[in-house]
Amino acid sequence: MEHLPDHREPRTRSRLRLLAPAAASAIAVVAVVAAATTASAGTTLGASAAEKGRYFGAAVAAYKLSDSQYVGILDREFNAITPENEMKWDATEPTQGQFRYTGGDQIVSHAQAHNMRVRGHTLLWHSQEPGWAQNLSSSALRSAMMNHVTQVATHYKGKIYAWDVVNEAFADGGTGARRDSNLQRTGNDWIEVAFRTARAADPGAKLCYNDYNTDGVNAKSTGVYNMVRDFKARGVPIDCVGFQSHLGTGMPSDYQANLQRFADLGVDVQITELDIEQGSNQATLYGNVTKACLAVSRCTGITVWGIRDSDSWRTGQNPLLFDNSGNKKPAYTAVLNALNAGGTTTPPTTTAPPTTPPPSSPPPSTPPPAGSGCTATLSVQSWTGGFVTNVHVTAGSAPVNGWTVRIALPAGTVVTGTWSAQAGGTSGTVDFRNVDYNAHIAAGGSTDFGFQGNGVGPSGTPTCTVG
Ligand code: G2I
Repeated sequence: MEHLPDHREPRTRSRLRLLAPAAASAIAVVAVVAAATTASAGTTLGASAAEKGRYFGAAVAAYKLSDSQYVGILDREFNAITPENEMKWDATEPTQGQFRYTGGDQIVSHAQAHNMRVRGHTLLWHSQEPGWAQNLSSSALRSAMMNHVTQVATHYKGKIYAWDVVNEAFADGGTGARRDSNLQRTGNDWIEVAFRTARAADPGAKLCYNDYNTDGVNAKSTGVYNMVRDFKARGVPIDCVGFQSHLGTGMPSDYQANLQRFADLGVDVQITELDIEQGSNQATLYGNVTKACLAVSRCTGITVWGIRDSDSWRTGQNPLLFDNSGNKKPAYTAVLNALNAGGTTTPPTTTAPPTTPPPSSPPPSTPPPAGSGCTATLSVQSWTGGFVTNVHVTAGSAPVNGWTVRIALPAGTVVTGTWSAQAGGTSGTVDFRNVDYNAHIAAGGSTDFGFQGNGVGPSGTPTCTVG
């Protein structure tokens, strides 16, 4: 027997079947009126997420908008869209200075016609740079990059809910450092320049940093965390952080805690490219990711990276909510149930600038020391056998040119990785010296570095010396 997708059987119809025909038609009128006022709340991903003040989106390819099954699911289930490739640099500026918006415009029109938000993806990414940009460096690349951000963000001004301004700029592995790329080589400030440029072009769009393998508390996500904290402290315009969440057959146990620590910095958090390898626990994991977002009041929405398994970039892993024929999978039901059950917290709907709630442990900025010189404060996240430390270095009433922070480590503790500083040793009392790009700190300004290690993390207040 042919399996009819269960979405073809609206809930009202199956219930009415139990009633006598006359009563059924009378109630049908009531049901239609009710449906008109409450929409189909709770019966689709988008409507159910909206009830919780959130969106539920999908990555979409423009060329599939002529596939009626694909569009049918998209329009029924989702209230947000991310263009999967159409707004990337190679697509929008294939030749320097010549912009092409065909695919992106098609997706934006579709979204507008169906009251869907658009997440712009992505203004800058080391991957999918057009060939001409790959061949640029230093100031020529810096100005090409700024022009690109200005042109694309201006073209879509007023139509984008949130932009992934910068995508995947941090390295994998245990360093928490930036990824090497031609963009990074234009100077460490390229990311903040991109955010300021995007804000100037489209002040109404939320500006996000987006990355993968940052879904739990780890060195990479802590590197991003430190950047966001620094941006907030210095007034660099950043509104949100995207967690791609391309998951295997498990998820980090601190997934929710990681979202929360970013939210506590005063940014929205979003799950931006969710897909989960099919295994016995796919549905459970999808449900748990959804619950984690609902539990974090500033988690404003979830986007899955494609609609049907056959639309996924992860060929053969069947990581999405609909099968190749467009049928709902158990993972779909798990998400919908989680949306309907959870989420007593709703994200702020205000368009006013986000407020910055105080973080749970040491505040992101410390008052500058009274005199010249510098001070340093620690924030340590520990688990059994290991830790990650962020060090916040603040200049006094005079600018600092070069600094050293001395930290006494407990006996047996070993530093395994340091970012944005050079460590003079790995155990005992260790001097952490600035690197080139953060040697200079303006009067009253600050910078961050960090390190991770095995054993017990440091505590107390380190000493900071200048020169
Ligand atoms: O790799 C998965 C995602 C990781 N995060 C950033 C996302 O932007 C990225 O999306 C994928 C798309 O799903 C793929 O569709 O990005 C890939 C490129 O790195 C996209 O693949 C590319 C193919 O590599 C190209 O050969 C092809 O021309 O899609 C292009 C357009 O179909």
